[in-house]
This record gives sequence, structure tokens and C-alpha cells, in this order.
Amino acid sequence: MISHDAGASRACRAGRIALALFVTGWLGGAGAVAQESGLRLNDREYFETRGLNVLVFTNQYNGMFFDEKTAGVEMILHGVRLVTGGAVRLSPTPEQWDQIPKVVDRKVDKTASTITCVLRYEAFDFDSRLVVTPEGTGFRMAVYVDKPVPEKLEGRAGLNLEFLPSRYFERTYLADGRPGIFPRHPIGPARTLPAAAKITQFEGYSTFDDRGRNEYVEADPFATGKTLVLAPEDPERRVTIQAVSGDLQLLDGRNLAQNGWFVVRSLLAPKVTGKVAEWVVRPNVIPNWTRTPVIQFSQAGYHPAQKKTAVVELDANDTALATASLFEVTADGTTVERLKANVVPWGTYLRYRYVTADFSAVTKPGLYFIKYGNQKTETFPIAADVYEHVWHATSDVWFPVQMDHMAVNEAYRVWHGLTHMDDALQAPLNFQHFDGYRMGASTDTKYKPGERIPGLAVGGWFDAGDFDIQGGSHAGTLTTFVDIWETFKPPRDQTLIDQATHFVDIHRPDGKPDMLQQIEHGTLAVAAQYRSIGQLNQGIVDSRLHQYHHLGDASTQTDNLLYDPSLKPYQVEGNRSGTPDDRWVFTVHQPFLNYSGIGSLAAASRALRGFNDALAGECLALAKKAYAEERQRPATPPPAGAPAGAARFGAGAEMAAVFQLMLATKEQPFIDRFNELIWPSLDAPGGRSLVTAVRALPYLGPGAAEKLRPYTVKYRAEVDALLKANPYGVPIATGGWAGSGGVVNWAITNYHLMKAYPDLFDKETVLRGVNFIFGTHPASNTSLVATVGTKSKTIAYGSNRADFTFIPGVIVPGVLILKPDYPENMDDWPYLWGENEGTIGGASQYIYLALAVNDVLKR
Ligand SMILES: [Ca+2]
Ligand SMILES: [Ca+2]
Ligand SMILES: [Ca+2]
Repeated sequence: MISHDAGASRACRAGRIALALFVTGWLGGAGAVAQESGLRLNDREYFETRGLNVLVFTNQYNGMFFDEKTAGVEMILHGVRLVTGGAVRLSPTPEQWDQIPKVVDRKVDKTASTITCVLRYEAFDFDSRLVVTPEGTGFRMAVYVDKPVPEKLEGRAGLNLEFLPSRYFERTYLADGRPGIFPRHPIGPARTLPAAAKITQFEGYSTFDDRGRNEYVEADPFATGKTLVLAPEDPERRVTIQAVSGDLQLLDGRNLAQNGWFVVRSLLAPKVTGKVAEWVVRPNVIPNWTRTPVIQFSQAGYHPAQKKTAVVELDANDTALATASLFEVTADGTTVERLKANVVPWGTYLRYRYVTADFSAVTKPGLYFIKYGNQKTETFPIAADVYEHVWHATSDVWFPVQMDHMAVNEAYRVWHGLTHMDDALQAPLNFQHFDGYRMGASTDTKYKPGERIPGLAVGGWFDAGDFDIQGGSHAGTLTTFVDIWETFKPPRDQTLIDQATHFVDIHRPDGKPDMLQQIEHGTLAVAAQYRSIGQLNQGIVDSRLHQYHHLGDASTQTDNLLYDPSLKPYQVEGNRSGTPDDRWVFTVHQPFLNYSGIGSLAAASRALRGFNDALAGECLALAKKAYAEERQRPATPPPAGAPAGAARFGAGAEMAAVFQLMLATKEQPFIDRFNELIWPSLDAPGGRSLVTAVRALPYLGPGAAEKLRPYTVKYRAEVDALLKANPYGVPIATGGWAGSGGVVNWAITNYHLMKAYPDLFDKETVLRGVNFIFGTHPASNTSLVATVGTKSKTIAYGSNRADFTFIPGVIVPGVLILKPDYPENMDDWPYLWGENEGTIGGASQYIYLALAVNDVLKR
């Protein structure tokens, strides 16, 4: 069938060329060239013309987070990924956890210039074929079926294409000539339907809280027609879609979920085989469009003594200018050119060309901007203290807002009320949770499924833009905080933290170092788990999907009343309610997690000594007991469903725990065990174990520094190779979650090695990491830490994302590399978690790096 389609399309295309030749009556080739100057299939297997790319399932739906709005037919128009989600879908405006099609076959036919994907919905035994073919500067999208659409999906299965809402704000549309304005905020229409009519969502969960009414809602179209023109007034965003048969609907996905997009949809024709939907899509393409160069530099500025290299990202069709200039802005507002630097070609990375300009020669403190052609950057400082404050927003604001089991206030604003005082119930058996947690056939605890585990309504941080306490990242964060305290002892006190009344007040010193108070807060949560269960758990998380996607004040996520099944839902008696909204604890025993909890307790016991002696003593006792128990257990591989990389972490997990126990106790058995584990682990790439080894030098016996030197030399070669891999000279991740965290970690590794081997590692290997984070990165020059630098993220995936704002100090994952070659970090749309969601692990390491950079610059 696929080859037949391809043949038909080839014939059709040949026909069009013949017609063009006939009409122009000129065989000189110009007519044919004009006709063929539209989209072409390039060697990266997407359709391309200058100003427009059409990707067809280059990026796939992800089994873990489902619809991430980065899959299906997608369109990059004038440099912006304006369209995603082109596919056969089963709901008018698909949500994250709605069923997604599986691509069971994808054929790229270069001769016919088509891409064909066979999409399968397993639950309905439903296959369809999506065929995309260029036509002029646009393309044709058609859906074929060999068997009629299953009866259950008649009127449900449709061809969908999703448009990025933020790019259509303050824009209009025409539906068969009838005018309308794109809604700035969703204003319906929606309709309520019986629950029985709903296509089930992931694992049978529901994103919808029906309050016991047995119903759900769907978006209805706000416009319909045979032809839709989106943003006719805007040449960069104008897209015309014409249905060859049937109607087009225009819907607003935000009615159901704030992260929904505008959806164009046609229902598949029922009861027939062959072609069941067909559109012609014509994006306006500006002739000879060239993307504006992006001048990438550190928005936080530069220390006088560091290298100052700007990177300019150029369209592949652009020609580099010969020079770029650094201007100083003086007190009276005049600007003075201080340096004209030659522009040096770097080469091609992903889809762009890169050049660099080195302004290192300018060392005079002051305010500057870079000028390249007619473009001026934001103004930034050169000064010795530029990095001194860069971690304060993260420490003063972001971490306090992430604190669970507390109410958090800042001046006149309450960030959230007291949260989750109804924690927590033992999770049920054999259960796959929507945030990746999993239970097997045993609870691995003394508690029965659904039973209350006492003592857990204390301490902890929300792990990211959601509100769970994730065991692994929580323990990692606690350990990083102890590292920060032991390495830098930051005395900063700008926050009142009162555990007795569960109250946090931002910008209100209370006489206690905030870092120690955060260590105490994290320790309270981990110690509580060891007291009641004797291990670190996977996490404490919402039991119901309609709670999990909560946006806004975390204190309203549960009712803060203890669940009592003898009461009716929504019935309240005293401190109990019949609403089953208490969070669950996922308790399957995982050695690597437990080792990470043990390590964090041992670390905390050192930092808390002299601050909270009772807790410090208990932590060490709990850690030693749990370590002894863990060593008694037979080794088991990580269970199915454990996070990716669990096995790799597992190997180093015991060593990390022993390292912390060794530092806490200085006892010989721990020193011996550490020496047993560290040496074989050094051959892994990336320098991770190397850092642990370097930090443990005093415990490694005589000559250890020299024994480690060859490993350091080898790792240094990996660091140097990065200068050839991309224009930024840092490791850039290419997975589904962008790579700020990897860059921060890498720079911290280099800091440790620089301290131990100053002849092998220099300060620039550390500073390259912060330059990247502060704006010298692909796609844009926005600082990836909100409120740090002149221009920084002002929209992020925090609990306030529905307000298109941010929590100050968040460090976002940053630049996502969409396959095969498109770097993206949206600054006008907060909902792509892989680009814009901060995590506690990332934020704690960022604080470490910021302090390390200040240390480096003082050396
Ligand atoms: Ca989570
Ligand atoms: Ca304080
Ligand atoms: Ca409750």
C-alpha cells in the first residue's frame, strides 16, 4: 500500500511539472525551477525550503511523559517551531496523558519525496497511514486506512495539527472568510459528556476531577470551515489550511489543560477505506528569509581576569561580518567603542553556522554591550564581583518556595500555605504511577497498602515543577547542600525558617545560616523515612492524576485532612475527611536509592553537628544501621521501571554512601571498603568517580595523588575534545531533557580537579560552564537562571506557570536539541518541561558552582 501511495504521488507531481511547463510554454527550465523551489526532502530526512521545515515524526511520542508537544508532524516556520502534534488523534484537544499513536513504520521515500508513517492505537487495533508530500511551498497531509475506522472511534479519531498559542496571541484568523481573534485566555466553548463516552487515558487514570458526577469535558470548536487562515496579517506566522473534503475545526486545548495548544482538526471519514482525511497546508514563506544572528554572551557579565568570548549564531544562508565591537556605556549615557574584535569562524553545529569574537583584552570595570552589524546586545558589567550574587535568588527564594510541609511567605505575598499535612499512605501493590514511580508484589515494609505511615508530614522539597518528594533527587540535593556547607560555609541569612510553626519568611534574617536550615529541613524528611521504614523510598506523590497536574498554591493540592474511608467523599469530621487525596509512599526497596539516602544522612550528621546535635547523632546512627542492613542483603539488579541509568548509578551508589560514612566516622572499615570500591570505578568516562577520589585523597594512602594523575590527564583530553564538538566547549545533552544540569556538573568536576591538579586544569574549564548557563548557549542568549543577568528567564515551568511567570532563582534545563538539528528554548511558552522546568538537584548544584566560580576567581 505504501509503495502504491508513493507511486501515485510521484505521478501526480510529474503531472504538475508537466502542467507548469505547458502553461509557461517555455522549456528553458525557469518555470520548472519556480514550481520546484518549494519543500524538498533533505539528507536529514525532513522537508526543507528556506524559511520553512516540515518534520514528520522525526521526534516520537515518549512512553514516560506521553505527549510532550515535541512529536508528530511539526513545522519550523521562520526559525520558530510553530506547529507540533500532526497525527491521527482520538480526542479534539489531546492532553499530556491521552492515548498517543505508536509509529510502527516510517518510510522516507526520497524518489517520491514523501514521508509515510503507519500509526497504531493498540487498544483499538486501529492502524492508519499518514502521508506527507510537498506541494508548492506547502504540503499535503493525508490519512489512509485499509480497514474502516473502528466503530468506537467514529466521530472521535481525527487528523490533528497543533499551533503554538503564544505565537498567535494578538493575532486573528479567517474561517471561510469569517473573521475572528485568537483568544488570549481560553473562553470555551466546552461541553460536558457522560464518562462512558470518554476514550480512556494512560493506564485508566483521569486528568479530570469529576467530583463524583460520572462525566468529563471536551473542547468544542470555536471556528469551523473548509479553509482556515491563521494570522493572515502576519507574514511570519500566516498558515492556510484547506480541507480537501469534510470540515476543519479550530479548537483551544487550553480549555482542558493550560498546556494545550490551538488545534486544527478534521474527523476521519467513517465506514470507508482508502483516503479518510486530506489537507493542503500552505505556510507563508518570506522569500530569501534569513534568521537574525543571535549574539551569545554572559548576561551576568564577566570578571576582568576571565576570557570573554561571544559566540554569534548564524543562519546557514547568512554571511559572517568581519568584526564585532565592544562598547562601554559611560555615566552620561554616551557609548564608546573599546574594542573592535575580528570575527573568527568556528564552523557548523546542528543547523547553524558559528563565529566567535574575543573581547578578553578589555579588563576595565564598567558597563558594556556588544555590537554586531546593526544589533546591540543587552548591557552587562565587567567587574570583580559579578558572580558574587548569582546564587542568592536560588537560595533566598527558589528553595524556600520548594519547601514542603511549610507555609512560605515573601513580603506581602504568600507563595503557598501549609502543605501536605495529611502525608502519607502506603502505596498499593502492583501499581505503575504516572510520574514514573512503581510498586511490585510486595510493599517491602511492615505497612499494608493504604495504611498510614506515621511521621512523614515533615521536611522535604518539591522535586521540580510538580509537588512530589522524590527520594533520589532529594537525597542528592541534601548531600550537595552539605558539600556546599563544608566547602564554602556560606553564612548568608536572609530567610526565617521556623520548623516549630512550619513557617518560612523570605527576606527576613533569623540569625541562622540559611544553608544549615535547608540541610536541617531536608534531613527531617530523610530521617523520618528511616525511622518509620528503615530505608529511602522512591517518593511521596499524589495518588490521583487529577491532583498531580495541580497548578497554583501547593497547600490546596490535598485537603490537609487525614483520609478516613468510613466517611463519604468530601465529608469532613474533625481532622479527617472521606476524600481519598492523601499522598502515597512508593516503598519498593532499591539498593541504589537506599545507599543514596544513607550517604545523605551521614553527610547531614556532619553539617548539623553544633546546629542540631540530637538530629545529627540520630542521622549517623540511622545511616550506620541501614548501611549494615543493606550490605547483608543479596545484591539485586534495579527493578523494571526504575529510572533510566539506575544500573549505572547502582554501581557507584554504595561507594558514594561509604564515602560519606568514612568522612563522618573516619572508621577504618569504611576507609578499607572505600579503597576497595574506588579504584575499579575510575575507568568510567565523565570523571564522576575521579571527583570522589580526588576529594578522598587523604584516605587513599601514600602516592594516591600521583596514582590518580593519569586518570586526570585522560579526562582533561575529554574536556579539550569538547572545544571541537560545539562552539561552547561544554558537553551538550541531546536527550528529551535539556542539559544545563550536565554542564553544571561538568564545571563542578573541573573545579575539583583544578584544586587537586592546578597544572592540569585551569579556571576557564570551570568558567565555560557558567558562561553557557548565563547566555552563551544555542538558540537564544537568555540567562537560564531566572533573575540572574540582565536578561534572564521570565517564564518557567514552575507551579506558577499558568500565570506565564517564574519562581526567582530557578535554573531551567535550557536548550533542548530536537532531532535532528533544532536547538530550542522557548521564552514565550512555559509548558515544555524538558526546556523550562527547574529541579532541586539542578538548583543545588548551581549554587555549588556559583560559589566555586567565586573561589576560582579569588585564586
Ligand atoms: Ca516529580
Ligand atoms: Ca536564616
Ligand atoms: Ca487528605
